[in-house]
Amino acid sequence: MASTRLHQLAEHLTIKQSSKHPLDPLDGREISAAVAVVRAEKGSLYFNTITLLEPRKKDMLRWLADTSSPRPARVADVIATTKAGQVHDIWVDLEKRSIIKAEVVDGIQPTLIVEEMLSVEEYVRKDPSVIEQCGIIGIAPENMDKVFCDPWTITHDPKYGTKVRAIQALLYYRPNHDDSQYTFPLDFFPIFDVNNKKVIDMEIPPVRRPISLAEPNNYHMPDIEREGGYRTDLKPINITQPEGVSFTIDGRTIRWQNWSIHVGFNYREGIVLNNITFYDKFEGKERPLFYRLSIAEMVVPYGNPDHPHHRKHAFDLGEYGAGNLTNSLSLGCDCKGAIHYMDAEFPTQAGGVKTIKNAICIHEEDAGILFKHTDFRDDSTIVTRGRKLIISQIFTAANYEYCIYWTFLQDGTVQLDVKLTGILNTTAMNPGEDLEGYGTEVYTGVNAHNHQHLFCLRVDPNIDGQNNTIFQSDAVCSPYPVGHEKNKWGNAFTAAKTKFKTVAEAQSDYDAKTSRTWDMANENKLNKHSKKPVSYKLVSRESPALMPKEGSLVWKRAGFARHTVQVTKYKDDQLHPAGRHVVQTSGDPSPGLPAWIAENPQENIENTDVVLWHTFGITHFATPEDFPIMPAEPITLLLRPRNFFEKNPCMDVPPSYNITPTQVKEGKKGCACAASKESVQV
Ligand code: ABN
Ligand code: CU
Repeated sequence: MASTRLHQLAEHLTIKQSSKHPLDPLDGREISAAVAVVRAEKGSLYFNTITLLEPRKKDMLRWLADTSSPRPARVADVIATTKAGQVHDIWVDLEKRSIIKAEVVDGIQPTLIVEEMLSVEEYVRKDPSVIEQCGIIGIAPENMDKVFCDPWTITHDPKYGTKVRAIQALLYYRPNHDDSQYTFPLDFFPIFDVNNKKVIDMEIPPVRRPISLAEPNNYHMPDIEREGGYRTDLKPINITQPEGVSFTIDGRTIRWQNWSIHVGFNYREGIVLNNITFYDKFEGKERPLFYRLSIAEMVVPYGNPDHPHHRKHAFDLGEYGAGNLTNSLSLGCDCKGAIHYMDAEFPTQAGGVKTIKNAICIHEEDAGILFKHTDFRDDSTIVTRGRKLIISQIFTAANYEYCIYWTFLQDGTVQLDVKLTGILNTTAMNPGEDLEGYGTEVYTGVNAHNHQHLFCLRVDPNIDGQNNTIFQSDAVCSPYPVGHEKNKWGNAFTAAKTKFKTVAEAQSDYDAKTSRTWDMANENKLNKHSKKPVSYKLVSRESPALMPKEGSLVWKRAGFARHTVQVTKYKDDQLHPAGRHVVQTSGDPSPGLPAWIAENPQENIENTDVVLWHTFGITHFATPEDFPIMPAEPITLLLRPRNFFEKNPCMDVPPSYNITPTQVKEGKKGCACAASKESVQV
């Protein structure tokens, strides 16, 4: 869980016409002001989330076109609950200090928050039926303080629907306080009503699995020292930036190497990047690229069909929140170099403010070779090293860690890297038990079920303007047979571009055989040389198909993951592809993206304001190397300029070494270009 500093702020604060960027996250003062307004009108409520209601796009575009015009209003989007769990959806205008919308919403459950999560373990340990079940599998009542609980939402169970705020308590045991509990999973699942703080059901498997008697399998220092200690052959790598960083930050807008990026953050998506532009020196202007980029949702479906594992799938954003779960990052460990941090502020359930220090890390790294060429005739050479700007966060979703790196390159590429680390979700098994292919024994008595990590990237493109069109691009062989006059030798191939004209046509899947990519293009502007529309290409090769079958619970609830790419026409408030309130949804009908598509499948998406939704991730069959803690597994995707610039846009990055044919001929030395000021030996 993220370490947080709690502090209560004065309630009666006046927020003046804000000088903030309209997309800056709410700060502590604004959160406190929203709490005060809600309390004054609605009495005592618990606060679930308070976040920025992002300005309507038309208001935002109006302001961006003339930043001296009045700023869009700062509005807090508040979700609050009564003690009995009734949900209030409220918008507070922070300047007018008034409620502008208030609804009581039935039939939903809001995000599970940290205070609720922490309460589950406390109550479950004391519950007589849990103590009884622990006794049956070999845990004595006096050892209940060694029982730990990961509180998962029930996901969906028709037995509870959305009426009971039901948690499935995944239980584990720590023989000693410093042991990893994931080595000792318990075989039964208490169901906990988090509003009424009581165990309401007990799910007991037909075959019992007593607590494992295996040796602990740990990852902290004392255990590694017992196993022979740490390796001693590592020499220091120091990163120094003696003249500081090469980026500037104004408020939350970063400028670096022709890029301009506004960094937002919310409880749910974590990092949100807005108003991304690139200064193109050939055109002599800032060119818009993306209005908004975020990871908008994810689902982790597990593949064991036995009750209650059939239910196990986590929406770590929609159910818990990548912002809420974010880590406080530390220098030299999470990020290395000269770091600029941004904090995040969230409400507490009681209406206070908690600050997550260093929630976002911004830094530069060497990026290896940006480009190089050596002429084989004379060894005349140019080699230019690149660097990258990384905007990152790490969140902990109970057992797993997700490290998110939004990376900007000098050639105009946006690279998103997600690293998966942390600990496998483990379940109990008996010695020699046949796992039937649904899991792997990753350590004695530890079964790790097959699962997927499927993320939904939301791209709101702004490729030289809002009117964009999405094309699917496939490498295809010539239609002419070998020997045909147009394909005499049979080697011909081209890039087939399929234009998506309607929302229905745009539901498309990855195909490695055709090197499939997708172009976000502005057909109103052609590249000077290629005469093709200026575009950015989505290159994403880790795009597995959703394994749960059509009609299954996950297929219904996580409908966004049915396809690799889907496109909708932009609409304010269509931000969450599994729905605004994900907790305990049945998927009947499927909320979010499938519903928006079904509303108007024939809606035009050609040359208009569109949003591209992209499912990417991995299918994970765990092995012992993933245990007791997983070495980080990286996933990468790229948004690359294609036909966008008139030439390589980073030819002006100072080369690390440059020697011309004339210099070679005249026996002169090349240049380790002084402008780069980096130590290069030639
Ligand atoms: N991965 C499910 C989860 C996330 C956060 C807290 C509990 C459970
Ligand atoms: Cu995994």
